Amino acid sequence: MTTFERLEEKRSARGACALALLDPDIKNDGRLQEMVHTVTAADFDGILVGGSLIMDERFEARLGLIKSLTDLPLVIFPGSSRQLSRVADAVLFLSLLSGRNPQYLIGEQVQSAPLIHSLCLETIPTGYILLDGGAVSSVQVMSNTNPLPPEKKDIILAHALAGQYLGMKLIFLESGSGAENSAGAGLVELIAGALEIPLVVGGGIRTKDTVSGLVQAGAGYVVIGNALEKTGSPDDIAELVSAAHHTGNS
Ligand code: 1GP
Repeated sequence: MTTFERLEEKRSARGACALALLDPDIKNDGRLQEMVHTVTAADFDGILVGGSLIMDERFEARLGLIKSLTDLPLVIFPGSSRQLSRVADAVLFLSLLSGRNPQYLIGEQVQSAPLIHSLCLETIPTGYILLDGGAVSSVQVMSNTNPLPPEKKDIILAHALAGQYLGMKLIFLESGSGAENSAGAGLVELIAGALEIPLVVGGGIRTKDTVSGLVQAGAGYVVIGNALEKTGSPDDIAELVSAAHHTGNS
């Protein structure tokens, strides 16, 4: 079974999945072990690893540590084509559809494809759509692209459908890490209702009510990063995850 099939099986069983985002950067050295324990105890369905920028050469070593501590699917969510490793189970093969910067539409993908091939790493083609979450995001800065305004629902829908018709397996609505506003339930309902592929929603998700609202609106996967990294006690995090599982239509 592929990693994508494993995640989809969990999504079918639980209605929706909660994915933890761990940034394997130097700033989290010394905390990764505790974070993985929180992830496991909270009953997350999978772990995304990646960051906009890794400030040293220990990306792969940190992935190895995470892998040694958990059996959960470990999927790279790459900030660039440099973030690849055979330690992971799969990589989100992202195309930043909301932007018009060819480097992030196809350039990074061409750079990484031969390495992915030689690593025999599973790819999960993902249409990545950056929304304005009320703060300038790292993705916006690093990709030199503009986020889509969340009120332009028809334009966002057009991008999501284009991703589906290009053959993406997932559409990821991203409001940026630490966003003031996560994607709204109304927008998620519109997009998820039109798509035949699962919708991933991330950026600024901090409360169980937000998780419930997004899952009720049709999100198949919710991504939780900052809440796990900075603010949440293990109990608070477990509540977020439980809101995804208990709201989903299993
Ligand atoms: C960012 O969607 C993720 O790429 C997670 O966002 O850190 O705000 O949870 P947060």
